[in-house]
Amino acid sequence: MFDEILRELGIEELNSGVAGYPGATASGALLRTINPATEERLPAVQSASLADYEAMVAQACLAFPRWRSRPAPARGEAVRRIGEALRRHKRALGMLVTLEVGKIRSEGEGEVQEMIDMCDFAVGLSRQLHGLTIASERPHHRMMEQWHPLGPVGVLSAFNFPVAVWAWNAFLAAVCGDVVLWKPSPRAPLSAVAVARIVQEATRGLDCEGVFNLAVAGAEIGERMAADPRVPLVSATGSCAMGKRVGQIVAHRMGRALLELGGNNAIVIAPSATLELAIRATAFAAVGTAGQRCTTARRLIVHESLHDKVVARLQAVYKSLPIGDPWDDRTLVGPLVSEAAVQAMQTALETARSQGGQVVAGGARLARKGYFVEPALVLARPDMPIVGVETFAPVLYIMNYRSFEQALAIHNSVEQGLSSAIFTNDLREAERFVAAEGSDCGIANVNIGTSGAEIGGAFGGEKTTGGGREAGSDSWKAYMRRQTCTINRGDDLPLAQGVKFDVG
Ligand code: UN1
Repeated sequence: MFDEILRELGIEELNSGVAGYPGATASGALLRTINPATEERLPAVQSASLADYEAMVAQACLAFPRWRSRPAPARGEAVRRIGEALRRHKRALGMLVTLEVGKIRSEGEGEVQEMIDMCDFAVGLSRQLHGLTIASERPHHRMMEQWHPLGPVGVLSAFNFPVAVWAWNAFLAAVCGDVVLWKPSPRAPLSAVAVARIVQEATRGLDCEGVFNLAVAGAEIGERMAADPRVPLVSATGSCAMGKRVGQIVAHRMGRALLELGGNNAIVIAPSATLELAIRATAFAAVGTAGQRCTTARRLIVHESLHDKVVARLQAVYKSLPIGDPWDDRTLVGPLVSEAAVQAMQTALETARSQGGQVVAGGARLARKGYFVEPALVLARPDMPIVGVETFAPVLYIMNYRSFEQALAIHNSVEQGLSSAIFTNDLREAERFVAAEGSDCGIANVNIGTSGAEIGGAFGGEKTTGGGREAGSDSWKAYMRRQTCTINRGDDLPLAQGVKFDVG
């Protein structure tokens, strides 16, 4: 079955990790990733060398003026064709994501669906890149705002959404008239290679060479891109530490960074909550994708009247979680991505214990090949330092609260600010949670969990999450440059603010 999928996607024993522009070649080191469920080697990818990177940027810079002057709806047509090709290959590409990073199948396919949704959104947007006309204070003048393409946009993506996050960026950038330079996570190179093939197949004959570029590479090329003045915008997804570094390098040259970094997302369960809804949502948010989403729920803040009941229900749910091969349709929890991730989870649990936490469910590594762990529930206090840390694994810290103010204070006490949720049937509590004095996150939900956002909204968060917004709403504006134009149709030269400056 796997061979068939690799064949459909054009994956061979050795694949070039560089694509998208005329003469693309890869001459960097060989990357060999392994299937995290079996520890078996996957096909190899030849990565980009620094010289390959240079060639790619040079070609992208040549392609940009041509792409920029193509009408936006015609750019949208290329994205529409890509959407059609993704529909054809949805099953296979979803399965490749499953093989490479261990996501369960429905989530692997869901990720491809997220790409397709982004295509549809971007195609519509390609006819709606509109500016404003603004009333001028000067007679016979008109002001307007225009949005122009920016240039080559760098996309640094993470292993946990190896294809969807590229799509958020690439399809918006493309309809906005930018060309794209993609450096995927070295832990998910095959998914990126497969996407590049699909794009190539879909855009054949549409003169898109140099528009969707790929360079599989390590951090040094990411840093080179961050420092590269030919790349006006660098969009990076990953850890806060990575984003801080990328953000500083980009800022140093006055470039733009769009950062979507770590989360430490919490769910509040209030006294009036519909408990079964809260339990189901918590389970998906905490253990879905084996706890490896930036939107994963890592903290549960439960009203003291419900605490014991919630813990008991979750313990029962955690005991019956089907953990196993991610391609088996019955599985809900696949493996972590790597040995290092398993170690990081074990270390976090030890630290939690040493700080007074109590592991009341799961936490063990499974005695089989692959990086399988049992998702863990930890009774904790908000002042335990480990609760402030994003460990990219399924560890949920459960805490008590008495008053709503206290719940909010605990909720907002962490450094990160991505996603948040409250379960309540009290209208005023729900409103307070999403009000200015409520959740300080970029995403705030009522009666749904913290993860699994739709593409229609702007996605991203505050504080050390980085402040960037991707995907829906008006996120497209980050991929364009704004120009304010004032046009004088009169015979006089009136100055703004009533300033007089008459020369003889
Ligand atoms: C991420 O983990 O980097 O809201 C992105 C969600 C997904 C995106 C997660 N749509 O969980």
